Amino acid sequence: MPTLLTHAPKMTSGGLGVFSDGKNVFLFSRPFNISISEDGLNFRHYPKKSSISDAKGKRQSALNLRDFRISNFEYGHFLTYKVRLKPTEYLASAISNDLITWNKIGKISPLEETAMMVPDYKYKDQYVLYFGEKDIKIATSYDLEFWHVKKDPVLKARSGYFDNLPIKMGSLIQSPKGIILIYYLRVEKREGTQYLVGCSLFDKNDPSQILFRRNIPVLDTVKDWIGKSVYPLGSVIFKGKLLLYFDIDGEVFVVSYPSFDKVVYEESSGLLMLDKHEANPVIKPIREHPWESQATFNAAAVYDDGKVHLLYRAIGESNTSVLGYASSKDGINIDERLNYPIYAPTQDFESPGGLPIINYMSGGGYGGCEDPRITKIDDRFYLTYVAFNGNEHPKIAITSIRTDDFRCKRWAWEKPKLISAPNVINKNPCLLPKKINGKYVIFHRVFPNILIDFLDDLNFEKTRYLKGEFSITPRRNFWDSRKIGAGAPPIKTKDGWLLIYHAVSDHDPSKYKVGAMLLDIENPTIVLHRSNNPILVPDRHYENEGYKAGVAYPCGAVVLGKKLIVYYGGADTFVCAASKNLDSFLFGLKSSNRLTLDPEYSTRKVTSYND
Ligand code: BMA
Repeated sequence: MPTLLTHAPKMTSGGLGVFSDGKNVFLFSRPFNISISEDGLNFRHYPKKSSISDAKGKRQSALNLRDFRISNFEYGHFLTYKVRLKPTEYLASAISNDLITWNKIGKISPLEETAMMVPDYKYKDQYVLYFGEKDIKIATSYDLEFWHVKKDPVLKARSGYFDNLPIKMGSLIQSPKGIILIYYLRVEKREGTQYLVGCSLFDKNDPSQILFRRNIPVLDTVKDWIGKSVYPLGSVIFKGKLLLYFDIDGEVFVVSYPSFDKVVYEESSGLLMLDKHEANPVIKPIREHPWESQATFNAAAVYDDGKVHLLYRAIGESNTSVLGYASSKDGINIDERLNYPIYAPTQDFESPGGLPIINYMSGGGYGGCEDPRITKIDDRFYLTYVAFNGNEHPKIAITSIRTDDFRCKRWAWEKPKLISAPNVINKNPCLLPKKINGKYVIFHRVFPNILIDFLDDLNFEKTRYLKGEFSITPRRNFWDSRKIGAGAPPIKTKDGWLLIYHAVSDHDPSKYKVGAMLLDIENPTIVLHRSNNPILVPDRHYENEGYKAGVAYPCGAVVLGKKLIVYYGGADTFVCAASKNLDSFLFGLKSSNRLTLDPEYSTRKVTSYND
């Protein structure tokens, strides 16, 4: 895990800052050189040297300066910069009409930390400046001289995310949807200092209000920069791209992101956040039923014959997991719920001895048939689940039932078979509803990956076990960094197989969150799109008050009309539902991984400002 350096960084940088007027990018470097570029990558020297002078004409030495941030305002350009006069630092400001000759306004007392004024913007007749190096606050001014600091930070380190570190002010970008704030996190690893870059969006109608904060970094550790002296020089939006400039061992590098503001809007519009149903929890334990008196959760779901069928995991007095049944025409309101279990352990591998095995207990209970997933293929419903006898590793089992038996509630299940290897914990099994190139496709999970196997049949004769032929892995620094597992059997959509999955992150290991992927229709081992942020997090009472707090665990999803409905267990105690319009959800999902490094510019060295 990255740790923070508490002492101030050395001023090795030759770079002072960057600015763009939309036509060109200007790079400022010591001692007051300006370089200019028409593409943000190739810079040429500007013949004139820049300078900052005070009212008496005294020039400021460039050697002690850094962290230039320049904003346009109605009378020209406004510069904030830091002056380091050992042992103290202060923040100063200057204005200019031509970016060359700067007239110092003076110290921005009592501020000491990096700051930037919101370009071309006033709030209630005042200029607004964001500043900070631990957290970000705002200050306002009528005249650019006297600044009034608002006490409460508008952006702080966040526990459970990559930015659980002091935050340094980066740059501000005016955009139609709000004020985009780019910030830096300084992380010290054994190999050297690195900067992560984060992004948030503030409300133009009230700049202290945050509208959106990205849950993953815009820029993560850059491998090539490890061990080098790294210092961020600021960023600009230029010709639709976000350009982040860094001084690396005295040379300037740029990282570029195409359509940056578009991606931020799409991410911030909440297209991907599922709406939790008001009726939640849709299924609760029934005290009077001994077999489901403690917990009813992690429901498999399938739409068939005009209704959604839910097969939920139930735990009662015997502490053994069995499956209950309920159905709903609208997918939310339960029309029918049986008062007996429709599936229970019959084999040794799933029949617990009756004692708690603390090591493996998951979701409560001593074992049994856990976390079902159901898939209809041709004329059968296949039920895949975690079979756990409390003695051995939890493994995967499969059974099936004929469609007409299922519809008539004649619970004539096939004898279940174990399908995962004996000495490995395997979970989260689900089948794709269609064969691919004549093969069945099954998803399962051996920590920490989702595994995918292609199978000729589903007979599993002669102790044939899943191999784990393909895998989808967690993503470092993302919300799904520690482990992932398939939730609901994938749903076929116009854009690919929609896989709802659960994940746990290294930053927030006590929570199970929900995300989505789109897999290639022809080859579901290929991930086309994946949600950058969770689509559902456990923040309601029914996800936090129960057997285990902080759990949202999906096992089923259906499309009903235009709506995607996801069923998930809340707090290992309840069945909950959340939904979203499928088309806008798919649109959001397809946009969510567009924020990638542009290969053309990524971590490219720009022509040196010393040339
Ligand atoms: C997992 C599963 C689930 C449970 C979840 C959260 O490991 O096995 O049964 O809902 O943990 O506790």
